[in-house]
Amino acid sequence: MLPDLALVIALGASAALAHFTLDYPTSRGFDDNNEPQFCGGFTNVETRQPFSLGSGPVWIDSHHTLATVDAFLSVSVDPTSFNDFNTTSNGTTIPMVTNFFQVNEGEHCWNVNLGALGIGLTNGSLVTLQIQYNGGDGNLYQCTDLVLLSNYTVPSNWTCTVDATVAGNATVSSSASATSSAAAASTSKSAAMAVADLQVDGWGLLGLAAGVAGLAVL
Ligand SMILES: *[C@@H]1O[C@H](CO)[C@@H](O)[C@H](O)[C@H]1NC(C)=O
Ligand SMILES: *[C@@H]1O[C@H](CO)[C@@H](O)[C@H](O)[C@H]1NC(C)=O
Ligand SMILES: *[C@@H]1O[C@H](CO)[C@@H](O)[C@H](O)[C@H]1NC(C)=O
Ligand SMILES: *[C@@H]1O[C@H](CO)[C@@H](O)[C@H](O)[C@H]1NC(C)=O
Ligand SMILES: *[C@@H]1O[C@H](CO)[C@@H](O)[C@H](O)[C@H]1NC(C)=O
Ligand SMILES: *[C@@H]1O[C@H](CO)[C@@H](O)[C@H](O)[C@H]1NC(C)=O
Ligand SMILES: [Cu+2]
Repeated sequence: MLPDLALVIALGASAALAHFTLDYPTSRGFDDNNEPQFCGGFTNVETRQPFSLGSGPVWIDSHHTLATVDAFLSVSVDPTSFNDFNTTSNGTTIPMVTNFFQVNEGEHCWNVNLGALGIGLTNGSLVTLQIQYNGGDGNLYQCTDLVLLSNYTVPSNWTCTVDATVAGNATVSSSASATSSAAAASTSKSAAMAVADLQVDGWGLLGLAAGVAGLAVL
């Protein structure tokens, strides 16, 4: 029981200051306290939005100085675990939709092409897209449920012309300064998280005490 409790507290603590939203396609939902969990804690399929079977945009708002982002897909009608985003029901491996890339703070978009994944998606396929985001305080998740259409026109104001994954659209101006400010942000967040943890549960006091003791030893 104890390891489970500790894990729950650790997850709760790391979620306290988690910061990114999936803006398009619309996220299943957003809950600060559950972001590190599968689909950000939203485990039920929501109303499916039409989305392009070919090239289509994804938009996120990043609240960290520097973050690493990637995206993956489930073709299960009701995905219930991360593993449903690795393989289809017949065991076919699902490739990553978008490999890891970095963004600065702010609104960013990139284009995905789900029909080109080579897993047999067609007009009318039901899929769930999951965005993974790490701004220095662990992996956070948001999901969106889609129906893929071969002739879908993206609303013009969501069209992605400056694709954050395309070389030349660098969103990270100076990797050295960006990395150090991200590290600084993550350090201050760790301290804040310890305080949040302390407020939530006595176990936080134990963790904080252990952390302080650790610092004293160092
Ligand atoms: C399944 O996907 C998760 C994250 O999406 C990854 O961490 C894990 O390594 C994958 N497992 C396999 C067997 O590929
Ligand atoms: C497994 O499913 C994929 C689509 O999800 C399909 O393209 C593929 O042909 C299937 N493979 C077998 C062996 O049934
Ligand atoms: C794609 O599927 C939708 C319903 O899922 C249907 O209304 C539409 O006509 C189909 N389009 C094509 C080009 O087959
Ligand atoms: C695809 O969409 C365009 C405009 O959005 C429309 O003119 C065309 O008829 C559509 N084609 C099919 C096969 O539905
Ligand atoms: C696009 O328009 C919709 C509907 O008016 C709005 O909710 C959304 O915020 C707009 N997107 C952008 C990027 O402005
Ligand atoms: C960003 O990438 C898009 C392609 O997605 C390209 O058309 C555009 O010119 C690029 N912008 C810059 C500033 O490089
Ligand atoms: Cu965060």
